[in-house]
Amino acid sequence: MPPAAATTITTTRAIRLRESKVLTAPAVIATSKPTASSIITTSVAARWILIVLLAYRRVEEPSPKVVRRKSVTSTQDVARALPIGSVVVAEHQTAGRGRLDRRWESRPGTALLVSFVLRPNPLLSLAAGVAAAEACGNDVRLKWPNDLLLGGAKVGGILVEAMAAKAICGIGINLTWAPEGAATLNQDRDQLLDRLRVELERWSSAKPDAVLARWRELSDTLGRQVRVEMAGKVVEGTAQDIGHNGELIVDGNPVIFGSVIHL
Ligand code: BT5
Repeated sequence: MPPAAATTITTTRAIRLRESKVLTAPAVIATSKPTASSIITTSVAARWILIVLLAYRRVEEPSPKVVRRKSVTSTQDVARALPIGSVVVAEHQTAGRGRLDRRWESRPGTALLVSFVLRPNPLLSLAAGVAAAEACGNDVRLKWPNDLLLGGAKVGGILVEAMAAKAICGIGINLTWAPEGAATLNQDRDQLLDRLRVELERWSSAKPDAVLARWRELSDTLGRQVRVEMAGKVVEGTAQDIGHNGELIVDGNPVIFGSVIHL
């Protein structure tokens, strides 16, 4: 066999062999005798398709963001060090906290204890309340500023700790145990978490007016006689509305911060 022909056959085989390792899709397997140039053309096109598909998958598939822990001081403490988009879930908290360093109580494995690392948002506390109520279901209502109520008793709470570039949104929901006077939701924790992630994604990026409108619909506070305890001051009156910044309007006066008792 002349040397030139041998070279052509060897080159074609080498190309075929190389491509067969890279390309497995039926569309790019030649059925009739291919020429070297058609193989090269097909393989270049196929490679580009593969590159685009892989890049697309990389964009579409969220990187693992959920950190699961058996026991932590507080999910808020773990979340603080993580980037936006992270979620921290724990079976147990040894120092779970509410607002103003109040304690959040739970027994191991009996509650959804989760913190989300989100972009700062002035209405995040209300948006998280709406998201949690939507995830929990129809019977859960909202008490200003951050309580989830079931049958009038507290079943969950929300704690937003804002930092310069991110906000840590902690949500605790009693599932099978609650302190005296509080309620339990009795739902599957992972399913509840899945729904909560979807709802929080939706409501934390919703327009402020939409958040406020839905909060009003889910509210158990509006229209009630309330006592608001603020630092060194107590106000009683009718909870009439919430303002643009999430403040509670009691007898025409805005209340920005405090604990509400439904009378
Ligand atoms: C809250 O504070 O309601 C916010 C609770 C946030 C808890 C979550 S769990 C995941 C994440 N990691 C944390 O460390 N925290 C967040 P506040 O409005 O201040 O209410 C606290 C008060 O609720 C306490 O003083 C108790 O009276 C009451 N409380 C404590 N534990 C409770 C529970 N399991 N169920 C109902 N009420 C509770």
